[in-house]
Amino acid sequence: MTNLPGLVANLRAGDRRALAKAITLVESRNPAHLTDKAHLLDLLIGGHRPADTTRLGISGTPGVGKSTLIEAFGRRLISQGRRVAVLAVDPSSALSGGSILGDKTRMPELAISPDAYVRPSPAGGGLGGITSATAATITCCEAGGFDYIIVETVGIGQSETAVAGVTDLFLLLHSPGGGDELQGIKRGVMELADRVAVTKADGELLPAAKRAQAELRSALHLLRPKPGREPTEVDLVSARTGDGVDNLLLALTHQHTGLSRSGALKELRETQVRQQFEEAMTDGIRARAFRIGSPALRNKLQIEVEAGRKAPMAGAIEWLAHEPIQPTDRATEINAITLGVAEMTRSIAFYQALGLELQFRANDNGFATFRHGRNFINLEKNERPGSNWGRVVLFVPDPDAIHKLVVGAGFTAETEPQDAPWGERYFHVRDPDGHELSFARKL
Ligand SMILES: Nc1nc2c(ncn2[C@@H]2O[C@H](COP(=O)(O)OP(=O)(O)OP(=O)(O)O)[C@@H](O)[C@H]2O)c(=O)[nH]1
Ligand SMILES: [Mg+2]
Repeated sequence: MTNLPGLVANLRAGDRRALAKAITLVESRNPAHLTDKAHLLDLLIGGHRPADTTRLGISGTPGVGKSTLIEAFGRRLISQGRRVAVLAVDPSSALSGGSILGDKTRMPELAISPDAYVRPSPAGGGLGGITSATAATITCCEAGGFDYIIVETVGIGQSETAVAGVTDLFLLLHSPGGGDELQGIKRGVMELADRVAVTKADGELLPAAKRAQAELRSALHLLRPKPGREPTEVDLVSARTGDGVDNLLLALTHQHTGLSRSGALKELRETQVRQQFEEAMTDGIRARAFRIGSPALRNKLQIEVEAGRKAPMAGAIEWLAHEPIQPTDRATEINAITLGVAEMTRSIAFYQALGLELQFRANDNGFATFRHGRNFINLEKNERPGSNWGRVVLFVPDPDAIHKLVVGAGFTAETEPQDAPWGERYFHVRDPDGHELSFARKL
């Protein structure tokens, strides 16, 4: 259990280790960390709307010059008094085991500057995937006082959409090569771009860069600009010589200021958090759906699908039809514990001495009920020599659904679900060691 308020205080005070620790927590895929994660993020955004931050996404094929340009941007931004965080989102890192992006050797100054923070980000995998993981990391960086967030991602399609979903502006970098390479860019990625820049526009690559710029301009002409936005510009830039870097950064700043002034930025960020909320919920439901229900049925259907005896969609429909769709909160509470007792009168005296309120006592002294808060402790005359175990009564929304699960998994229930005279529907089942459980709901 982490001291979250302490962590947040240190993070806000600018402690980099606290920032690293917070990011590690929000990136964690361990389900045991979910509560802490949620609490931390709430503390971080609570009452502290990031005043004036810029979130810039930069994408492009491997080696196009992203990190080198980010270093050049970062140096300029820091000299303007900004504090820069660079997050590298690598969708392949789950496979390759490491991030090729955010390579600190390409950002030597940022890597050591007290006003910069460079961090490779994992591909996500928690609730909401890459998008939510990156959004959470951005929240940590902004709370830590970084006001210019650059998210670098490699251009392979899926990750750009994710990055565009958490940034204010999206800059697509293109290499000086044209033709085939241009064909390779997915139309969807072009549409995401708020600005395109051809990199390495220096030395002998300059003519090729200019040709690529012209080709990109005509390609972009065919795309309609995003509503309320200017047509996408194509710039030439060389991080090596510095040509075009200031202009590109200035143009991005103008675009950002424009979004901010018109109110479009506020709207965009609202849309983004709404989408993140929905994605995280969908992921949560999906994860839950795979935990519920009878694995036996799913395995059986899967084997039939694999063998070609059943259509995949038919298998899914059958599974959905057989699964209780909402067995969430299967056990809503332990309603009662029933203890086996040898001598009822002696035991009643004991529990009364403890101050428990006797609610019911059967005439034959076979059963008694004590109230314990909102729940009950029952005593039952022990009919089973050798064990004083009685029963645990679990309240659930649908005892019949649980009964189906029990029987479907090959266990035998002691009773069928039935309506009892005391106003509950219930059934009894014994665990492998003979502990009797009762699943019930109020009628
Ligand atoms: N000529 C020239 N070369 C550059 C320029 N910027 C980067 N490079 C070179 O291009 C190569 C890749 O640069 P990076 O900045 O690491 O590219 P990247 O897009 O971050 O690469 P990944 O993170 O691996 O996808 C390096 O060898 C750089 O020296 C530039 O402006 N001009
Ligand atoms: Mg890089």
